[in-house]
Amino acid sequence: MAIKKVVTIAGSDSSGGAGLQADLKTFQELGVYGMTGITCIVTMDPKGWHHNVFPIETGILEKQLDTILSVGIDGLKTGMLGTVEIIELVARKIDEHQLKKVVIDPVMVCKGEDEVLNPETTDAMRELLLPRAYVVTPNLFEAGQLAGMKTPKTIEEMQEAAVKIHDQGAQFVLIKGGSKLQTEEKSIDLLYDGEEFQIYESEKIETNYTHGAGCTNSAAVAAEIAKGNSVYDAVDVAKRFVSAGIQQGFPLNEYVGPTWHGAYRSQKSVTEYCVDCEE
Ligand code: PXL
Repeated sequence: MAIKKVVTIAGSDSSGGAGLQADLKTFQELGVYGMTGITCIVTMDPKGWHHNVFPIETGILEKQLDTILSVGIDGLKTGMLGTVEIIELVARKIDEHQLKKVVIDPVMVCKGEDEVLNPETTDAMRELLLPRAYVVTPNLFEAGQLAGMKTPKTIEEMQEAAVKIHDQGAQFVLIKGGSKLQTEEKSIDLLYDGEEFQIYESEKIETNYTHGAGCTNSAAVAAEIAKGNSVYDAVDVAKRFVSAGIQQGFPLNEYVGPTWHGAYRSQKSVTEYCVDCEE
């Protein structure tokens, strides 16, 4: 059987833990071949780690997408898109190539940064991406924005948001609550298929080293769907993949700690890969 080819249309996180870097690492770990359309380049100031986002010219992104789509693909996920023009281009390409199993990660903020990157992109996502989404994977903040309500704080509010997002055209809505729900003792993600809600839970892990967890989750969902698995099974694998990655998260510097993408497959700790690193 030929290896499945999966595309991420996303931003480049120069620090390596999120964005298309997280996606590619996740694809590799889950045994699919990854390709990329780079939408923007994100850099971090060495002092304070403030993020800067540099969108790529739409014409250059289109050339990348033509390269990838001429090869033929088995799966697609989108991450940080950055501008309304890029969202319009992605929607057009999805239609032109009749892409079906599209996973939309509606990235609006980077962890640690509170402001929405570009508020008008939220409307474009609602109008152009939700109707084309097989699965949409917002975190709590993004779910609130897409649903037009306050950020959900309880499972009931997550359910309310999921219905509102589903009503806008997404076939499956996966809200990544993670450890953020104060009311819950577990880390909770919620899947809604238009009929039923399904809860995916794991242990809450006390750590700040979760950079890229959201990107990783949606990349794992896209990889598993591309392999032919159901959304329900894909979300289950994604939850376990991310939990293992967070368990093995590590400090990159004083500001940021990414998840360890190798954790799920190898179940080795990051220090076991080191020749001379300290515990
Ligand atoms: O985690 C959100 C995210 C997505 N995509 C890119 C990022 C980040 C956060 O840093 O840099 C490219």
